[in-house]
Amino acid sequence: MNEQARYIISTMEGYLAHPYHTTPAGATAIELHQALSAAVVDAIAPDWAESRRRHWEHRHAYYLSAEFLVGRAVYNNLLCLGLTGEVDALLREKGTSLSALEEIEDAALGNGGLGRLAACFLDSAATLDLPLDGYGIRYRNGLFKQGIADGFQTELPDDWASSGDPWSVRAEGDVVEVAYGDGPVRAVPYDMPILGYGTGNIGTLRLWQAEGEGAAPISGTLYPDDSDEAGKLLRLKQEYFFTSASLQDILRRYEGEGRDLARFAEHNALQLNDTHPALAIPELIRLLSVRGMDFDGAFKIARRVFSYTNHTIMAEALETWPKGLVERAVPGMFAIIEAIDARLAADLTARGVDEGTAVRMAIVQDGKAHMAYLSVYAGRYVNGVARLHTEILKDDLLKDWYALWPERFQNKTNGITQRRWLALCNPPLAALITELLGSEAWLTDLSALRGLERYAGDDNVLSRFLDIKADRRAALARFAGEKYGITLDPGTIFDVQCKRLHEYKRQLLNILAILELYFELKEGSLTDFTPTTFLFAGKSAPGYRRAKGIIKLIHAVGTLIAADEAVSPYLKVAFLPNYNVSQAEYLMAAADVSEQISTAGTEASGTGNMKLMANGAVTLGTLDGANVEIIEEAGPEAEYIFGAHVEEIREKADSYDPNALYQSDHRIRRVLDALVDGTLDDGGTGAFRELYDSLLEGASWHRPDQYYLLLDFGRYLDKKLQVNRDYRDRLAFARKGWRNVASCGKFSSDRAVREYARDIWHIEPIEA
Ligand code: 26Q
Repeated sequence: MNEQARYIISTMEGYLAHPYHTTPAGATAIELHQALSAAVVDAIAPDWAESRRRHWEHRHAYYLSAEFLVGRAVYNNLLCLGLTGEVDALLREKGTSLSALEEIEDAALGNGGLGRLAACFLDSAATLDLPLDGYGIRYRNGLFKQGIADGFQTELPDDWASSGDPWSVRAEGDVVEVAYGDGPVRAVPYDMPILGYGTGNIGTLRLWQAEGEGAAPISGTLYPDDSDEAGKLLRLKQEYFFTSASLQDILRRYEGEGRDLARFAEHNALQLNDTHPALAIPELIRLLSVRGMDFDGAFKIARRVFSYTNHTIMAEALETWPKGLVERAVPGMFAIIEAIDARLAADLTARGVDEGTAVRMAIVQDGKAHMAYLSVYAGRYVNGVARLHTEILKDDLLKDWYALWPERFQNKTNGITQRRWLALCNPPLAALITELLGSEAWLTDLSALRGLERYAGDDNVLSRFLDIKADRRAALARFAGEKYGITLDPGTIFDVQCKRLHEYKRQLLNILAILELYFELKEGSLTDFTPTTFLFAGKSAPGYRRAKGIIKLIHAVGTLIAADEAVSPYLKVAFLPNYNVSQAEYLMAAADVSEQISTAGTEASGTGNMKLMANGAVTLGTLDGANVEIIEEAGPEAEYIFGAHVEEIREKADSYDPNALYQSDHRIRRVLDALVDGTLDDGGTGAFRELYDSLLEGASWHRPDQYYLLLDFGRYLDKKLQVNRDYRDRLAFARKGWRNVASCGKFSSDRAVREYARDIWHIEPIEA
């Protein structure tokens, strides 16, 4: 038995004895988690200190992000240490087991994809021995907890650390002050170790907590991805809070090493995870000026250290900050932004850019600072997160910028860590892969999965794969039953759409298509339908009325079907409440079909699509985001692709007439009519009428059916039916899923982070 495992268990028993006066068998889940995690932190402390020391000796990169959606740390950290099996066995000897920790809350310090990407990147950098650390905010309340009451979303605060936070180490010695217009605030760092897999290397995620009189709200809550007016000032303060604290921390350490400020850019790279940390640009200039550097010198340094990742092309999600607000909250920042803007203007004039273009490109427009423009102009590189997305940035959103500075633009297709999203969440599939490949090398080199291709024709392997899928469906069914009292039949197809609720992601298209399947099954025009469970999971921003209406609609259609004895044996709709990282681990492993149906050109990348692919689901999707590259890797025969391309949508933009489709297509008519004719009950809220109007009437802020649901409806329904027919040939369908597993190598965050390291950060793995 492993010595480190024994050390951890005995240290854990010590912690359980003091302060908890208990034993492994007698401990609550929280006590066990506290003691076990503290024991692991003790065990890794020397390696952690050593890794930090080595990191600081090298050119270093920092990932600045308002969100890190790390989820539960304990299972992942044991996995990285190679101790999962041993620790579980030792715990069992003592009358408990690792599964007791299923009750532990996730650290949900992020909204969705952007926050989870940041967590995957840190995992990969640690595994690759790259000197990269993360900086963010230690929100007291993470993303709200979603409940469902009568089919409606409810929200409760997520006081995640109330059950303890044994993975964070408060670093009192590194406190800094952040200066606001209304006085200073103490920023206290909490460090989380980020364990590399199978290496002694350990990265650091440093999260800042605001302390002092009246300061708590600054790190009080994570903002959901739509902001209401009242929250604007606080959100701005948050963004300044962690960027200022992080830069002060970085500079203090840098100067402490006795290094020359003028050479700061030679030693440091700073990545902006979207524009949320973009105030770091003027703040760095300010901090360098305070140290005696002139504006020109400071600006030159900023331009070499910062790079910016864009995660959205939706106009309403691009950050702009009004001058008055910035001046009130964070003195000095706006003047520096204006100085940068003045340089831009001079630069554009010198380059002979015409007046109209220069006006369009101005960082400050109508009294508001455009943070994406600031980040492109005052940084070194800008990247999109999938090839298609980067192309759209270049010929649409940032077209003017690309014309002038093409060398700044890069693509960095997203990735996910196979440690959490395959090894941790799907042990039986991981074991099969390791057995067939004869090695665990895929854990740190996902492209090794190509070696599974040769089993695509092996019916014995495919039937083992099918058994594993059935086993994971059963595990999800147990989870849903125990946690939410939701009954799932693991003998049915699991068709999954799990992601934030957004109109552009088109959960509404999915549920309308399901409603049409219901009508067809009921009238008998659809026969030989393989029983399917359509699973939905995802949170709506609290203020996003229409997305909440869609959640209610999903429940209403589910209720309609469940009440119908003739159809319910074939069709079920289930909404799993409170989608989070831990629930996702079950969903990814269990899914047979991955719904990735955003309007072409709207989803920057998607990363759930990659997690589902790695676990052998086939994609039912549009040519959007990273789906395009998934198809390229797995081959079109392994996926179900439908719908308008970006070009078709661009061409249609002016002439699109959803009402004509409503008139001419009886299926569209019948599902839309069901929204308003009493078939479905929205509890008297008018929510379903509002959805109907959004598709056929439009609203003050948009044209009817702005996401082209009706344009794609027929093609989508046909593909959904084809998936169902194809599923009957179990081995043929399994082969498609298997191809997905074998082809997912590109979508490892190891590959993504290596590319950032090589092309953007210019950092290298540290030799131990
Ligand atoms: C903005 C202003 C005020 C309050 C909140 C926000 C805010 C917060 C979060 C705006 C956007 C976000 C999150 C965006 C996000 O998660 N984008 C997703 O990023 C993934 C990783 O690159 C992509 O895969 C997804 O396609 C993209 O939607």
